[in-house]
Amino acid sequence: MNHKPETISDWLYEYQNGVRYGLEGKLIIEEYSPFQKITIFESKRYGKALLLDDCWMTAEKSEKCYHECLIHPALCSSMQIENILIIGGGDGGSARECLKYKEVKSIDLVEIDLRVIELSKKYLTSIGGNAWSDSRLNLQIKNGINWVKHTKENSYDVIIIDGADPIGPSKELFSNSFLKDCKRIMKPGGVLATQSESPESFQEIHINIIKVLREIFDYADPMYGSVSIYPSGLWSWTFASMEKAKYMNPKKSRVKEISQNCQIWSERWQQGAFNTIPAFIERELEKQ
Ligand code: SPD
Repeated sequence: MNHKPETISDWLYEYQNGVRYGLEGKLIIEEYSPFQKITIFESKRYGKALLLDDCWMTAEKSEKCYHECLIHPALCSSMQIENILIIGGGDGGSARECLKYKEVKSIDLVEIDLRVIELSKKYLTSIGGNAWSDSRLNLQIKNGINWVKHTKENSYDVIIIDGADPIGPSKELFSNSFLKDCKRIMKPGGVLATQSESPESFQEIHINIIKVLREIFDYADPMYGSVSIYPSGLWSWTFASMEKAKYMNPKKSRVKEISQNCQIWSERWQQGAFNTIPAFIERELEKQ
């Protein structure tokens, strides 16, 4: 992946493999934390946006297309949803979506970079919303890889991996050893959800993460949707579970609890999104 940042007058771009993805607006903050470059940019079209290492992460007016799709297939289908683990997710959007469910008792949000949380709280206030003050949310400013390594087995009902792209601090979130630890600490009826990049812009990474998850868990399937600020606009999330593909079957009572409060996600949307797997990805996944 290339990461040449560039601000031309009032445009900011993410560069990937000879294509640039940009928004018009103005730069608010650009700084380096011990882990990565952090940028806050106020765009005309999507409001304030966060970039990590020059890649678009989220924006106020497009984040629901990402967070609802990462969270609800997992939370609607897991056997229980009392204890949730979120790795990454420092902008608060994933936690906010999880907290829509009354059954959720506690969320450990393990974010490596305190500055991502601080800047998100300050500039991207609508994304975390009330999640930051919800007593069910436990913030842990720690390395997620070590967290799962040192957590005892069967600790969580649902595991959400809401990391950045697989460079810098997020690289290990796509590794075999990390995902094996996730399986060990997830309860048997649970569901794991991870962002799994674009089948168009990051084809190899995308196919690889699904294959790795299928090796480790009994079932893993990608779901596709549109996130306009990400490379190619076509994005994916992959869900994994044991014994059966639980994430394909949302529980009616939970769907009822949250669907009126969602902009993109619905049971119907989800069905379609699992079925829009591009034919070449399906063929690639069938190869050993
Ligand atoms: N290329 C962008 C991938 C971003 C995935 N995570 C976004 C974090 C939003 N909570």
